[in-house]
Amino acid sequence: MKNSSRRNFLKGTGALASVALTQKLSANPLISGPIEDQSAPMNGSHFGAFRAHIKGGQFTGVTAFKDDYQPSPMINALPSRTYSKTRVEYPMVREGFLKHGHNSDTSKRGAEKFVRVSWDEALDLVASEIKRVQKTYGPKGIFAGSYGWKSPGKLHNARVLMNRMMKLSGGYVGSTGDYSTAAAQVIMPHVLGGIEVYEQQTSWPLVVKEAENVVFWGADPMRCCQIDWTISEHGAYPYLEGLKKATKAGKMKIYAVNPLTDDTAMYLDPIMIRPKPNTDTAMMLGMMYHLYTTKQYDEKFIKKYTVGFKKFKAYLLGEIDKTPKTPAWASEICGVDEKTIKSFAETLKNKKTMLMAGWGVQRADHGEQFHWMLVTLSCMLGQIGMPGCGFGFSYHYSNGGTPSAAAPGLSGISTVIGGKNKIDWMSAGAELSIPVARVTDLIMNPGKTIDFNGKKITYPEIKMAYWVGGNPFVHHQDRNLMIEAWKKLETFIVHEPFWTPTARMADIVLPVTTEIENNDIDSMGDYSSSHFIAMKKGIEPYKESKNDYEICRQISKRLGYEKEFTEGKTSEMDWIKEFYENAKMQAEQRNIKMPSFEKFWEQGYVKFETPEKSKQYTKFESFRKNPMLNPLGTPSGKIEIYSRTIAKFKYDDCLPYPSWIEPAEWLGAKEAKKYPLHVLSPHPKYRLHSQLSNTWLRDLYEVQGREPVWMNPIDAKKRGIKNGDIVRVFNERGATLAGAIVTDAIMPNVIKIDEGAWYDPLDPSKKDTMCKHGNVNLLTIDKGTSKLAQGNISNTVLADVEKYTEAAPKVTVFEKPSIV
Ligand code: PGD
Repeated sequence: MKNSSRRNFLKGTGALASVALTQKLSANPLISGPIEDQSAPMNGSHFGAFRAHIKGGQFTGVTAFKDDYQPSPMINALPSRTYSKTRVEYPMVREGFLKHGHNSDTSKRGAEKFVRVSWDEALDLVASEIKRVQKTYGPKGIFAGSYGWKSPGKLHNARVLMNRMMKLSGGYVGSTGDYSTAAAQVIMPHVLGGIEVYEQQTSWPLVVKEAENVVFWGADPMRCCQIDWTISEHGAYPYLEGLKKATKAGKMKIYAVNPLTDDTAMYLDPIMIRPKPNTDTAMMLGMMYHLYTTKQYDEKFIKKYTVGFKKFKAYLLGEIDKTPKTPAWASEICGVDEKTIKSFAETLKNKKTMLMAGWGVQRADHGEQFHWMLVTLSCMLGQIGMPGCGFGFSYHYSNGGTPSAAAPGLSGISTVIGGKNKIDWMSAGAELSIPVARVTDLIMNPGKTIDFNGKKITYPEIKMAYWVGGNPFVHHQDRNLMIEAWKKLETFIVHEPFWTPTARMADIVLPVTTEIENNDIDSMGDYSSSHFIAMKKGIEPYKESKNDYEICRQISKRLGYEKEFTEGKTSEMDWIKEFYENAKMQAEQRNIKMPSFEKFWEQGYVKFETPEKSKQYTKFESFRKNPMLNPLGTPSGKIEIYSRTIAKFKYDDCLPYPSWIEPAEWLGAKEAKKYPLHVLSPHPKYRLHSQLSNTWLRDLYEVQGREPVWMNPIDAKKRGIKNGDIVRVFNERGATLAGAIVTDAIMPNVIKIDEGAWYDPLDPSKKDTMCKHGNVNLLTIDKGTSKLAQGNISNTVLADVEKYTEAAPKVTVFEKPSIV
């Protein structure tokens, strides 16, 4: 096996990019946190909990919370974000929309100037648009399935608040699933009986103690565990250090299967295996063929705990399609040599192995197959349910595997209003939901019917979209197609703290506060639930910003539903106290001690103890002990390697057993002759998707003010590209400028641009205009993974790169847009 070490990585990077790279490497998240100042107000963010430094009513700095295991350097950028030039200061309306309302020229979105209006004018306008669309088209005319990472906080939960308000107004078209795990979360219930991707993992202490092999299969916890959906405690980092120590002591081997050397690989220096992107399922088939034909697989495990292996075996051996999935066959597809495929399979079988899989691999065409194949491989290894072994699909997310504390659940604002889930006046038609990443398709193609997990969905005609807490003009695939679809909308309303690419495309923009401008509460550690954090308001709302709760309350008032919206509560503190008291009641029943609300609020947090049994938690342990007494939630109660349910759907792009299906674009396709580079878009190191882009953190990674694109030296040389050059990355769908980083940390024929760079159109009045800044979704495909899950396929892209020889246009997306 080839060992691509960190030394090789450094050697491959040229002199010009070395400044950016040195900064990248030296700003390792494993720095120790500053000492906590107990007198400062507590608050929290996706990046961690902190005490806010407030001087003269201004937010000037942060001190990481003392219980944070490994504070992320990103929290230091929070004050800079609060006072960013990109803050939306006042309610704003697009000029044409203000003059012509829903009859405006919608092709001017993103190009036309904005006009400042008063809050009353803006809220009246929003309320009258909701009424108009509800009356004219009904709830099926409004898309409010707004998706995004918003900010933490159980009350100021942007999407839930907006949905609560829209539900009261008569309903809307919603969305289901997410951009992170759409494929896996739909297929896993058929295979394992649960979604897996958001479930607690076998505990990290057991992995560090027991495993002899740990495989990071497209998973980068070092980078991704900097954030949690709630407030991060960074509990995984001490265990990553534990892995490092175990390898140094010769007790463990680390492998990374990945086309690039990611942050985890840079830290742990694993044995690298680099398949071509989107070919992991073929590689696993080759491994399983070898294990089966040499009788090295765990036949007993397969018999006792799984169903359908016989049918899968017929496919594996080529009895169904006349193609035996031999290591030679797999090697031809994935590019990993036959010997490595065989020896890797044997190594995993012969030692105690934990397979940690990420989610990026399933953000690809037929992405469902990756997780299904990995479960099947793990079944052949036979170690599922053993301490520290098996597989885990959430070690790289929100510090999964960090043992769970004995904490009560913390409720929050919801769309269940006054205890009622259905509201009398909500029409039946309001129940429609689409798979979230089909939003462009929905708006573009009213009347079209799609398949989704055994159901059929017919798209209604959408006239209005309402977005809060998300940035679709950064996160969604095929930007140019999306812009065309958006022209069909009569109205687009956005609540945003910042002039993001999405806010710039809106007709009405309502300015929103950030965490430090509100009071709220949330738990710390999605999986560990180690603390509740008092998120205390430190400063007054910036300029005229209001929080989403207040905005939605005022709109509900105009629609005649204020009392239902507020449930009679008069302040945000009423809600926060109620959430806390509900948790305290639960805690008392479980003998968990919690202070009074007043004490908690004053102290800023409450900490929960972690019981020993959490530290010893092994996923699937009880199933392994007795599968009859502890069956899985699948129809058979066992792991389904063949799914009768999926067989009944009769999908041509998702067979009833895990299989290799050629993706729409990949290096083995004929399109690769025209566009010879496969584009990957991992998650970024110094922002959360697009969040914190508008801070000084950009200085740590940008190349000539552009998002970096990593290229192998062979590919760069062929194109006459050097480190630090501005390049144009392009394909049939679009183009973006980016800054070249030439490095052998990425395999030849593959490039990567982290997702989340703000879209900055060169000339927003022109169709298919180039992005000046580096938004990778100019290149990606708007297609569902398959009829089963319809997830996004952002890692299935071919493109090419050329040196940009014209004068580089100025990046302007971090300035304010034109305002009348
Ligand atoms: P964020 O940048 O987090 O990205 O897409 P997502 O839209 O979640 O956007 C959140 C927005 O909410 C920000 O603009 C922020 O300012 C705003 N916001 C924050 N707090 C509040 C609040 O309190 N109220 C309101 N109204 N707004 C607020 C992320 C999505 O991108 C995800 S989850 C994934 S997994 C996908 N990943 C990829 C990928 O791997 N590759 C590509 N090419 N594309 C992807 N897109 C997806």
